[in-house]
Amino acid sequence: MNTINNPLIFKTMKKIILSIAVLAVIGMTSCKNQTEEKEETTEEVNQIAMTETTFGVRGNCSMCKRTIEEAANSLEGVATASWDVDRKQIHVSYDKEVVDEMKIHKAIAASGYDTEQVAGDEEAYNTLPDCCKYDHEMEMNLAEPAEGEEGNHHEME
Ligand SMILES: [Cu+2]
Repeated sequence: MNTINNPLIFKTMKKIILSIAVLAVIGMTSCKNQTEEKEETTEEVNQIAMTETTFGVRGNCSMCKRTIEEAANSLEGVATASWDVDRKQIHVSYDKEVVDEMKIHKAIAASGYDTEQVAGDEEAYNTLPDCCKYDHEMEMNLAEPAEGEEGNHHEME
């Protein structure tokens, strides 16, 4: 007797295959739900654990400070940005799941300011107030405050 041609076995096999397919769909749906829950938990953790970075950014004065910090803060994922006029350096705290360090460099460069990795956009630089047109050769990442009198942070001749 040939079992493959037995219609009863054929029907049973069909039922089994159908059951497996239904189970697979249910399994996929529940897996998806579990993944979503996991992602939400990870996000909560990351809101607490911020990445800190410090890098060089050229600039002259408090107006530069405002522009540079606003450029960094405009990015989603950046929590705080503070530029040090004496050290020509910015300290940024950000969520590395949302934004990466290169994006922060690029946002600051787009506002006209040189970072140690990305040159400032020339068009944006040209629209800066004269006092903010910093020297492109200026040293960045200074360990000690720049030389010169307090309050005079205009470009050196
Ligand atoms: Cu300025």
